[in-house]
Amino acid sequence: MHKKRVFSGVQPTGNLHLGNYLGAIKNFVDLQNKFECVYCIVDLHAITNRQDPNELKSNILETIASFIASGLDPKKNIIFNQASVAAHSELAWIFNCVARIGWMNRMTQFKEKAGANKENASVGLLVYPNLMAADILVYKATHVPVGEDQKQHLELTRDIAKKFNNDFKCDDFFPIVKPLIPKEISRVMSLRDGKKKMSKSEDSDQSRINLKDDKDLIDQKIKKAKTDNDSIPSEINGLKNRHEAANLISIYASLNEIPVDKVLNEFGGKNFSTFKSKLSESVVEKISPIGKEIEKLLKDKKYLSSILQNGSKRADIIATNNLKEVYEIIGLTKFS
Ligand code: AQP
Repeated sequence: MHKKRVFSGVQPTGNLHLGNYLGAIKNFVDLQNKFECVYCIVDLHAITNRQDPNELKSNILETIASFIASGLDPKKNIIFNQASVAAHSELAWIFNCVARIGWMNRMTQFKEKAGANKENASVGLLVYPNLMAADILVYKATHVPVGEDQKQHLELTRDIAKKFNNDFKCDDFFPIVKPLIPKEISRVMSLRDGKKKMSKSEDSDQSRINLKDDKDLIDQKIKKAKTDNDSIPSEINGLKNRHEAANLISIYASLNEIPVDKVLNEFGGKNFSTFKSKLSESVVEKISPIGKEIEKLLKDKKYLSSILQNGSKRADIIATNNLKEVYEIIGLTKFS
C-alpha cells in the first residue's frame, strides 16, 4: 500500500487559460485539503518546443503566480519547478530504457504537436511521456489531477510502472497511478471551434479565455464565441453533435459546480444571447479576481522565487530518496 500523494504539473508556456483552470488547477486547489500535494511547473517539458530564454523565465514566474492566485497555498503544498530537481531527468532516462518505441509512436499528443513534419520534431517531444511518468513516479504519487487530454499519457505512466515492477521483480515498488479528471468538463474546447481543445499555442486569442483577461475582453470573447442557430435544449441528448453549444454549457456547469442537466433545466428553450450574458457573469466572477491577483503577485518576483526555492528543496528530498532506491533495484551505483 502506498501513501496517498497527489502530483501534477503545468507547462510554463504563457497564457494560462480557462481550460488549464477548469481541467487542472481548480482541482489542484480542491485536493490541497485532502492529500499531500506536489505541484510542479514543468519547464523541461516546455523546451520540447523552442522557447525564448527570457520569455521562459518570465512564464515560470507567471505560472507560479497563477497557482497562488488560484488559491494554492505554498505552505500546504510542495510547489516547485522541474529543472530544480535533477531526479526527474535521471528517472526519465531510466524510463527511456523501460518504455518501448511502439508505445511512444501511439501517443496522439505527439502526432498532433509534431504535425505533418514528424521527422523534424525534437526527440524530446517524442519521449515527453517518459519524462511525465518520471515526474509522477519519482514521488511515488498515487493520484494525478489532469484534463482529459492527458489520459493517454497517464495510461502510459501506469504501463511503465507495471513493466518496471515486473522486469525488476519489485512488486508494488511504483504505484499504479489514478487519474483524477473533472466530471462536468474534462476538456474545455476552443471558443472558435468546438472540436479543438482550448490551448495556449492556438494562434487566435479569441479561441480562449486567458486567466489575465479583463471583464471587457471576457464579455467580448463570449459574445463572439461560436454557437449554432438552435435554442438551448432541455435535455442532454439535445446537445449531441452541437460541440460549441455543449462546450459553453459545460463551462457554465463547471464554473458553478452544478451538473449539466441542471443548467439545461434552467436555460432550456432560451436563446444563446441570454445564456451568454449569464456565462460571462460567471466567468468574470471566477476568473477576474484570479487575473487581478496574478498581476499583483507578479510585482513581487522575490516572493515568487522564494516559493520555488523552498518547494524545490522539499521536493528534492523526496525525489532523491526514491531515485536512490531505483538505482539500487537496477544495479547502478553513484560513487560521487
Ligand atoms: N482545454 C483544456 N481542457 C481541460 N484541461 C486542459 N488542460 C490543458 N488544456 C486543457 C490541462 O491543463 C494542465 C496543464 O496543461 P499544460 O499547460 O501542461 O499542457 P497542455 O495540455 O499542452 O496545455 P495547452 O494549453 O494545450 O498548451 P500548449 O498549447 O502549449 O500545448 C493539464 O492537466 C492539461 O490536461
